[in-house]
Amino acid sequence: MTVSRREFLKGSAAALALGMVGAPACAAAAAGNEENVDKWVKGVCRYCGTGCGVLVGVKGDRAVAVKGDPNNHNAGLLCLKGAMLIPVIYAEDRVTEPMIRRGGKGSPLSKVTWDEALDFAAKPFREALAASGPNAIAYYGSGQALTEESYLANKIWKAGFKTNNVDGNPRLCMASAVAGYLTTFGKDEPMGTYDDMDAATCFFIIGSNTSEAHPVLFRRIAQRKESSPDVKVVVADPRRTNTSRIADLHLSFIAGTDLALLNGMAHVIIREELDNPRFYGRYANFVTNDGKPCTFEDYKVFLADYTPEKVQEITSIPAADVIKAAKIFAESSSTLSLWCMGINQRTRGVWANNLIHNLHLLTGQIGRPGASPLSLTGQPNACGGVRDTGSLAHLLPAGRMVANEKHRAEMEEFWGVPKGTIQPKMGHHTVALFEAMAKGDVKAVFIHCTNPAHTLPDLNALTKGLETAFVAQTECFMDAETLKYADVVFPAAFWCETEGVYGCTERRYSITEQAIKPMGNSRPTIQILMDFARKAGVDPKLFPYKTAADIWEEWRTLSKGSPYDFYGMTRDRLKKESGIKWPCPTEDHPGTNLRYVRGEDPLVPANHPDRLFFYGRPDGKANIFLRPYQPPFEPADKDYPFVLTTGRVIDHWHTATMTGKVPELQKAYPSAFVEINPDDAKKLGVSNGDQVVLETRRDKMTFPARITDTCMPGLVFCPFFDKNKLVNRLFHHAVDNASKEPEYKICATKVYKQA
Ligand SMILES: Nc1nc2c(c(=O)[nH]1)N[C@H]1C(S)=C(S)[C@@H](COP(=O)(O)OP(=O)(O)OC[C@H]3O[C@@H](n4cnc5c(=O)[nH]c(N)nc54)[C@H](O)[C@@H]3O)O[C@H]1N2
Ligand SMILES: Nc1nc2c(c(=O)[nH]1)N[C@H]1C(S)=C(S)[C@@H](COP(=O)(O)OP(=O)(O)OC[C@H]3O[C@@H](n4cnc5c(=O)[nH]c(N)nc54)[C@H](O)[C@@H]3O)O[C@H]1N2
Ligand code: SF4
Ligand SMILES: [Mo]
Repeated sequence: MTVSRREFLKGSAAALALGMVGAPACAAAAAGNEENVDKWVKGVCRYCGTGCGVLVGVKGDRAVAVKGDPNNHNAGLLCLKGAMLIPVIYAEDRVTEPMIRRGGKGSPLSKVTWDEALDFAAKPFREALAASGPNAIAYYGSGQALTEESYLANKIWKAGFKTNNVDGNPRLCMASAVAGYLTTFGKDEPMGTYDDMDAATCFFIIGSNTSEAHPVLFRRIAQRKESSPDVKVVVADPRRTNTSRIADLHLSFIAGTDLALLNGMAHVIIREELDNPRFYGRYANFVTNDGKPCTFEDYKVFLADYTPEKVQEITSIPAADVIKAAKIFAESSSTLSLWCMGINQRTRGVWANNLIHNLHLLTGQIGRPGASPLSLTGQPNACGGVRDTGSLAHLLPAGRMVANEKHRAEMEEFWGVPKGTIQPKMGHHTVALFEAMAKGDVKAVFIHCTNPAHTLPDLNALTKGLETAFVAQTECFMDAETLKYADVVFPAAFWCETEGVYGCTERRYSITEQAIKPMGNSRPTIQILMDFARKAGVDPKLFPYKTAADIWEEWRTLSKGSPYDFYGMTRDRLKKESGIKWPCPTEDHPGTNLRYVRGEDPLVPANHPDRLFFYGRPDGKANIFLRPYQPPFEPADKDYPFVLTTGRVIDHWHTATMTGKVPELQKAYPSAFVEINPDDAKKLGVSNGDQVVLETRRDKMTFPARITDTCMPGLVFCPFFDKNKLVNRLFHHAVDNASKEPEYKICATKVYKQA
């Protein structure tokens, strides 16, 4: 019923286009048996933050095919993961019944009725609340949950249980980008969109392996480059990834040193008079690292330390290449920066984000088609579902902050709860939450749509939290590692078994309609959340909803007049159209491409004196920050002489609970490995396939070697999808000071051949 990998590649024109860069393909072809379809139902791909529109073919009561939605931004294209979604729905190990662990952790899970499971879950939450107050419980959510689910959970926990212990996997992912946008522009979310990819004349791709992590977007970039030979691509990544193969200039460097590169580029831009004083004079302020106003002259003095030669010393990038990169960035008519986890998952991730924004503000490469700092989002609904609804420990909906008294009062009024209900203190961010669970401070946690026992950093330390606290978990697949720690498991309706909205990288909201019934005894998560909350003692007046559409209506109303205004996106409209980009304040508004731009963004007054208005900040100007280079938390040293970095492969989604069920995907990457540079392999006496030990200060593990020049000497790479090789046991859990995002991209390791 699905096409094979080979057929898929053969049938795809895009494969030919990308053949030249060796990137696996995108196809317009439907995966599945198209003739047998009764109706096509609109949706969004379950996987990455590209947010491709799909159409799900239904025959009788079964989903039988998937194809790209020709009317969404992906113009009918999907990558192999998206095209292979059907077999995931019908995987044999779907969780279909509620289960509890009667004998406590370590005892077997047994199937029970919904009522028993809900009672079993509610009791420890009630007890924790009674004994220790609201901060003894928590919600740990996901950028893959539907918007309606995250909005509801956030409301139940913050206004119902009265705790801000609401966090989730976007903390591991987008938190540094959020804090970067907030500090530079005053509000979260990018100003650009995918349309910029068709207009850009320079792509500055830093810390993003776009070809594997956002394949359909990569195709758009590759196509742009192919059709316009003048288009330049600069890739800054310590690894020579598939993405870097289309680069005119690939900057490889010692992992964790690119803050020096970014400051070095600014140095060159000013030295060569490639800056745009008219632009930053009008639209930017200069700000010291500790937040004080300063001048352009101060900035120049600060940058004096970052000569190309000095940058070469720190990063290992040849000085001439630093100059080249700066010139391409500044001299192109429109430069689009794209970045992802290579920048965010860093102890200085927020600073790195600020430094990218600096380059755009310094050169005026912003607020025009093709010129924008566009942070790529990882998960399909980290933007719409978590960042926009404020479902993190420090946030409230639509750009509001927990620490802001006025914002709390606004939310209390809107939610109809007494003043003072929302705590002024932020909740635990992710790492702190799992530490608090281990200490017994947080006694019960509700985990939704994420697999922390596999994906948290420093697993040996942080899974103690899951061993100690009571864990209620929603899941769809039995092989999720976290189920080992769950005290109660709620079977959740999976993708296209229920309806809801996803918001992707480009401020675009698209709906997935229900195509089929939930499998077995599974239920839509909004129902699970409401039933659970009622039993745990939350006043049901807080959630008078019958359907996901009711929740959407409330959230849409709440956005009205806010900097996230999407009041114009009615449910009906979302069902008729294939994705709309906010701001979209009225039902007849087409959505916004260029945020902050007069005449484009409906939130900029038509008579505003300036073309650009960064309305997130009081004076309407963005910040250029003087952020110094700082090394990573644990660089390589004498005892642990290699850097270990981790990341993704094109065919697996995170912990492979879904992609691992698709033979075509699983066969491409059956298990984890370690990539080692040929020179290092020679010195270590390692051949391809040899078992190699990685030993860090936390733990040691063995992986088969893949000898490849993808990694520069001194660097090794492991993917993290394999539950039989939990590479996160090797990692520390140092986090960024401001965003609290862990540094998954860098730790020091020994590498040696297994005796
Ligand atoms: N196939 C697939 N696609 C996915 C996902 C998936 O699991 N599988 N997950 C989605 C999610 S949630 C996310 S967050 C995104 C992640 O998307 P990406 O961030 O593009 O993917 P990663 O492989 O995590 O890391 C990107 C690159 O960062 C580089 N890097 C390492 N250290 C540094 C450094 O110090 N500086 C710089 N500049 N770069 C560095 C690595 O070499 C790597 O190539 O992918 C999304 N898309
Ligand atoms: N070493 C290393 N670790 C990392 C990263 C890295 O780069 N390196 N990246 C980090 C990043 S950016 C991210 S985003 C995280 C991702 O980490 P996780 O979110 O923990 O990983 P997933 O595999 O996406 O987990 C989703 C879980 O939800 C289940 N699921 C799927 N659909 C549904 C549904 O509809 N309902 C419910 N209830 N459950 C469902 C899946 O079976 C799976 O168990 O990993 C982080 N961890
Ligand atoms: S690029 Fe991302 S959203 Fe698009 S089909 Fe592939 S996994 Fe799905
Ligand atoms: Mo992510």
